[in-house]
Amino acid sequence: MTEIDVRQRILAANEAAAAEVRSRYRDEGTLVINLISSPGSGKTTLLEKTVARLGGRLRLAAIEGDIATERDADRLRATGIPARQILTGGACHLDARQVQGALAEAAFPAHDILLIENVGNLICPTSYDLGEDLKVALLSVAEGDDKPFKYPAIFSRAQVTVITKADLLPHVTFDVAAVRQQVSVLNPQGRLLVTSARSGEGMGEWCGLLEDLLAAKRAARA
Ligand SMILES: Nc1nc2c(ncn2[C@@H]2O[C@H](COP(=O)(O)OP(=O)(O)O)[C@@H](O)[C@H]2O)c(=O)[nH]1
Ligand SMILES: [Mg+2]
Repeated sequence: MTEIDVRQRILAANEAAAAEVRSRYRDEGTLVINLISSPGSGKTTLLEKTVARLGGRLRLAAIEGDIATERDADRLRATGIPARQILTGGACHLDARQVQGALAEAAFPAHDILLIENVGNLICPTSYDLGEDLKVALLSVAEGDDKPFKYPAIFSRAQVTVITKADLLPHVTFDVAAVRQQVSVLNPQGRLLVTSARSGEGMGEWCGLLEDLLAAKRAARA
């Protein structure tokens, strides 16, 4: 078997598991989000603030993907929601079977939104469907405004790009309009949000988007 055959088999197995996750959550009317970004761009912080805003009226649960440590799952549990850590043991992305395994072990109570934080990088997580409704790419203003064209696969597949740490804009060189332009070329239907977990900028829009998508999913089911 060639390397390409092996890769195709792995992706086919992943697709099958992702389809099962998607089918389960279609039936349950739960929205599933897959967050992808470089390490440190603010995924866990965005989730903490999302729980702070939506946790009172929606039931949230989280799956955290990392190479090592329970730190991110601990951070999410500290916000009061159930969270499960997946340790990939070196792999640079989550796959749908790991998500199925984590869901089986965690046995979360019924939830309205499942928040999945992928392993931090802009490359490997791109090809692995986890059964999500929405891939979200985060890009912090400290990372440089050239990243969408340098990592086109993720920015063309993510339905939503979230610029994070906008509070740091006065201190860094980062042209939001340039990022908007690149994303619009790669992904004409994609949405771009400018946020700061620290100042709260854009957080209402982000949480409103999640609520709208959840309502749309439930309306489609009905
Ligand atoms: N200034 C600023 N720092 C932030 C913001 N969001 C996250 N951070 C910081 O960025 C670092 C990495 O955040 P984290 O959420 O752990 O990133 P992750 O690795 O993508 O999950 C932490 O020190 C956060 O406090 C923000 O909106 N503004
Ligand atoms: Mg994190």
